[in-house]
Amino acid sequence: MFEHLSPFKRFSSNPILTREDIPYPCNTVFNAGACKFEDRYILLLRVEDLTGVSHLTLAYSDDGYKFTVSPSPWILPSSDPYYEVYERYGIEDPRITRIGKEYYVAYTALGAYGPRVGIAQTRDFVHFERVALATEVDNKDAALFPEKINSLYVMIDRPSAMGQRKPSIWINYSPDLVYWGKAHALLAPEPGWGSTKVGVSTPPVKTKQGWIVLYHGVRDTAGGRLYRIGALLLDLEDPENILGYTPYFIFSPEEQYERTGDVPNVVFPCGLVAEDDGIVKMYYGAADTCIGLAEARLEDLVECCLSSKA
Ligand code: BMA
Repeated sequence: MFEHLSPFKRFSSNPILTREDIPYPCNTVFNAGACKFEDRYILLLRVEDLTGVSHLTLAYSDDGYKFTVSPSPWILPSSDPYYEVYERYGIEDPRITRIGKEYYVAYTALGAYGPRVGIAQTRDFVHFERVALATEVDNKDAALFPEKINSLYVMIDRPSAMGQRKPSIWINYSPDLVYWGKAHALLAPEPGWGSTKVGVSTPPVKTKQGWIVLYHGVRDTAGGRLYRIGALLLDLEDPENILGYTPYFIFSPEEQYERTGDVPNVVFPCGLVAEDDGIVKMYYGAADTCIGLAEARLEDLVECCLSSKA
């Protein structure tokens, strides 16, 4: 029955990347950012090395299905004295957003004090520079909007509030990508499939009806945590205004490679590529071990949000 409710269809040759495809020794490859650059598809892979520390490696494709992985890592935890302490245990879960000619990568910097959000930028996927550590610690799962709104950059993130509410999705604004403020809580866990925590999964994609944002909901069960996916539709001019969302999950671990791995029962997309023909490709980490691809019609994602408006 769930098959009919999910707008996503898995690629028949999933998983599209496993550690066998990485040209150097590693533990796993998962949670990849994605975009199109000069007519090619790019994945920015989270590769976990054999010490348990993650770095980011590029992979390229002409068709979005078959990827060739670069021979060596692209972004490693920084040795710069300012960044080193905040990235020494890894850089994880990159989300790519194009703003004008720049491609920004929002990633989780895992350091001595816990996770915080880092932002790096590139124009050519050869050179990159770090822009900022944009949040304090206990914050991750960030993605930038592809355009400024009311002259400010906009970012969604996920502070792990220790107060009354569990880890929730927030929205923030910045004039320069370095200094962030006007933080506002957007979506908090509710009883059900996202009762433990919610966080943004993929950067906002613009549609006529609003911004489509995929998010993950986590539920603690007797058998461990379950990571599933829902969608939000946000107002184009005022993204704090939620136009609709899916109270039910629209993508969930079902296949063997999603059910079994280093962390079982996890689907964790970080990249959503919108095609001209209205199809979106969702690249997701499966069980923190490999990468899968599923496709949907963008208009179906909008419809799921609007028809199930709470
Ligand atoms: C989240 C993140 C993801 C990971 C997921 C499941 O908290 O750390 O990188 O895929 O847990 O382990």
